[in-house]
Amino acid sequence: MKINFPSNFLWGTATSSYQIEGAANIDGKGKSIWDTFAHTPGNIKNNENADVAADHYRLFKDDVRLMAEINMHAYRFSIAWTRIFPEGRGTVNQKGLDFYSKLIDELLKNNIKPLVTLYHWDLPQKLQDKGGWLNRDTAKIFSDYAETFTKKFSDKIDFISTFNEPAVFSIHGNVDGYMAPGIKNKDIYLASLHHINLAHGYAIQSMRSIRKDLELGCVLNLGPCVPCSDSEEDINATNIYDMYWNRAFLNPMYKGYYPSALENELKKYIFSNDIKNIYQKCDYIGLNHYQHSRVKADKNHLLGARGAYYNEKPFGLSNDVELTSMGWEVVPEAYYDQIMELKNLYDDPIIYLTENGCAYLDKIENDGKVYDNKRVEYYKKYLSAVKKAIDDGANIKGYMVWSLMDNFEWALGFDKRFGLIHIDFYTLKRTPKNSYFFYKDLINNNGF
Ligand code: GCO
Repeated sequence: MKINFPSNFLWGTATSSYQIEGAANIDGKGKSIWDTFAHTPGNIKNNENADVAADHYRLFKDDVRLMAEINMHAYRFSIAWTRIFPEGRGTVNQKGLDFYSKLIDELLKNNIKPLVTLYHWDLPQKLQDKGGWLNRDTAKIFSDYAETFTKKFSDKIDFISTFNEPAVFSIHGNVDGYMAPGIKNKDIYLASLHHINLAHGYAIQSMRSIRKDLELGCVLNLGPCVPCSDSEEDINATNIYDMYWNRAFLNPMYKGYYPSALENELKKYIFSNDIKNIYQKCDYIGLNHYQHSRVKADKNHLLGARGAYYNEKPFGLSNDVELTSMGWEVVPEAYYDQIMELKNLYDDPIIYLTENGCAYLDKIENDGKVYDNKRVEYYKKYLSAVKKAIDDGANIKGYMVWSLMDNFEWALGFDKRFGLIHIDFYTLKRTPKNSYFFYKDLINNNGF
């Protein structure tokens, strides 16, 4: 059966600055919390870091050419705040602006629409030294950065997201401690959560004042939460986890209120106009989705509830469930359910599917090819779920594969390969995988 997508559907891929750019210390770039975190022994598998990564900073033209060769419509990437403001604020680093200028021009020349994310986790270290997201001032400083960027590029860019996955970086960075800045403290997490929401709201206001018709929003990692057993503890834990994971940003940003239990916890951080400032008109929800979360109660965890940690198997799994090499479940039904939940509970928003994908242990065979057929199967399943949601009325405008190329997978370093393009991290050679050619046909047929 052929699956067709609506005309004008936007097909693209996604990446993020720290995971691919490399060039960690050149052209005036400042240090981010990920530079610091990755250089602290014991934080990253095999003590790897992304100083070089895929060296996209130097090789971006090759990467754009690879996108152009399959007629990709859009490319979602993030801006390294520290290239533009090495210290987070103050003097602009012209060379940093120049890099993004060249990248954006190259995309436009090739008819690829740039989808920009302002913050994909690489907070300037200098701001972290002053408390990072714990510090309320960071919200305004972020909005100033958003304003500078938008002033410079609003004639070339139509689509900007404030944050990528605030729940992920605030929980794993401040509660679990296995992502930068590596903190385990519930108060810091709660204050950060609120200040990130505030930063989003301020930034939307400042960008909107520069160009009214920009497409603005936030990218959230959402997924249905399911208890890992039928025990009462696990069922309660699932509601708690859903609140922190799915609602803590989505609700204030898109509905104008916190879940009441969370509002209670945040009392001392919420000032009088904050909610009004956070709740700004957005043009879309960016949905990143990989799997549902199987939740268990955990008294030793600061939130009392958690999903599996990086590299842990999902809890309460039955044997017949397929897992990717991240240990993540292949459950396209959860994707469908998540999309339909947004449609039904969040006023039928415009949705961009800003990330979806899978890691496998891909390697280059003797004939020089990468037969990542499992990835192709994965995309067929997940895209069938997307199509079903569209048929059922979801307002989905586009789909971005995570990821264009293999990259630095945070605490797990380089061995989790998500790309359509294989990267040899020693020679930096790019090798399109089978899934890249699948994507080419998909784009050219607007379906498969
Ligand atoms: C995230 C990020 C990406 C990841 C990808 C795979 O979701 O964590 O947006 O940076 O690399 O999701 O884990």
